[in-house]
Amino acid sequence: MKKALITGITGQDGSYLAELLLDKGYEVHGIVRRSSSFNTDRIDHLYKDRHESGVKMFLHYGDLTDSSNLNRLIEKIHPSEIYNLGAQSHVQVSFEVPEYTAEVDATGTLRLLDAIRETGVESRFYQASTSELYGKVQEVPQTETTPFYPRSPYAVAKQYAFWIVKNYRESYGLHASNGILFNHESPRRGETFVTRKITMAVARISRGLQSCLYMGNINALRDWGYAPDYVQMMWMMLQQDTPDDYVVATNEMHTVREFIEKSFGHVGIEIVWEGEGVDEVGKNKATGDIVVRMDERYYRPCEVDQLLGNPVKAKKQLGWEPTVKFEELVKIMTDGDLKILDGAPYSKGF
Ligand code: NDP
Ligand code: GDR
Repeated sequence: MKKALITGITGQDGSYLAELLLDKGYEVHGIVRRSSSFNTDRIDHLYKDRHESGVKMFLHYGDLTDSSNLNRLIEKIHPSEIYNLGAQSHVQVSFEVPEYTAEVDATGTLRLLDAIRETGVESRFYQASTSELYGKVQEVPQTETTPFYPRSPYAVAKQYAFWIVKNYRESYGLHASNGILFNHESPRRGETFVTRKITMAVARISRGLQSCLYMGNINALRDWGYAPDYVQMMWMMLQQDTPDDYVVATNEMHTVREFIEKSFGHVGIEIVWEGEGVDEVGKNKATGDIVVRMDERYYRPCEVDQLLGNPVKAKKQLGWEPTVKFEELVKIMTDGDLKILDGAPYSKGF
């Protein structure tokens, strides 16, 4: 039986990947951080008590800042595949906690790679690299050969991780690959990322539970895909004989403004915009109520204005293609937040 170790199993991607691997018959091990409140909401539906029979998912306390813990876990579990999804993953937060972000996202990756090397465990390695590496874009669309220009402490830390993965592959022959994933979302997306922040607010505004949504730069352009599609590609990358790096994207780019309009449109509210810059507001066309305002707190010291990925290599070499694109994604997420307001818990596929 194949054994996988996932760092970041409690996050959006970790939870979908755990589902996928369990469906494929893997024994899944995940690293969770000790927290004073439960942080396992996204994987509770997959969890069985160890005393029951047929348990296939095991959780271990750990942290990417703790090398001895990582060494011990790899030695004990002997995973055939390791997916390094754990990270301080919020770009804006990385400007507030740059040193911690580097500790986890950059040095944490090195710690894991070194644990594989030190223990001699034969394990394939997936690294959660990111379109944020392109930052101030040097070429449109971005491919595996587009030069990097990171624009945040998060992106700079992820650049170190990208190169140390490549370096360990070339130096020690590790089967280690970088997935350069563009933004991918779902109803399980963290609540402070822009898409989820919008769909939660739209759901609440449509039910009369909230009056206004406060936003930063709504003119930013992103290539947004669907998280379950993207974790499929993580797995596919580790099934190849030869490790390699791949762009994973939809090849469609939309503004945050369009996301807001589509999500409100889905609940029957048409938005009209008035004003400019931080004074711009979005009004409900039917009632005249202001439902979107700008707030300077959400603007970043350094912005990534646009990202558009070309996943042609993933398609050609691995036959990967996204199944969900922008319009469908906005519907899935807005409907998801309406269901969550009705008390639906996370479940398989949702
Ligand atoms: P999330 O923020 O949803 O999840 C991050 C995970 O990392 C959580 O499980 C979190 O644990 C864990 N984590 C945070 N700090 C540590 C630490 N010090 N030690 C161990 N684990 C830690 O991220 P996503 O699921 O969205 O993304 C997964 C990975 O992919 C991340 O590395 C992210 O940077 C990267 N990425 C994401 C993209 C996206 O669009 N979603 C695009 C490209 C890359 P806890 O639950 O306890 O906080
Ligand atoms: P990003 O995602 O920074 O691309 O990183 P996020 O959803 O945070 O921002 C996308 C764009 O929206 C603009 N924006 C706002 N963002 C947030 N969070 N909140 C707001 O109120 C707001 N208003 C406008 C941002 O300025 C930005 O331009 C995500 C993370 O998942 C990373 O871990 C991952 O590597 C990249 O995607 C690819």
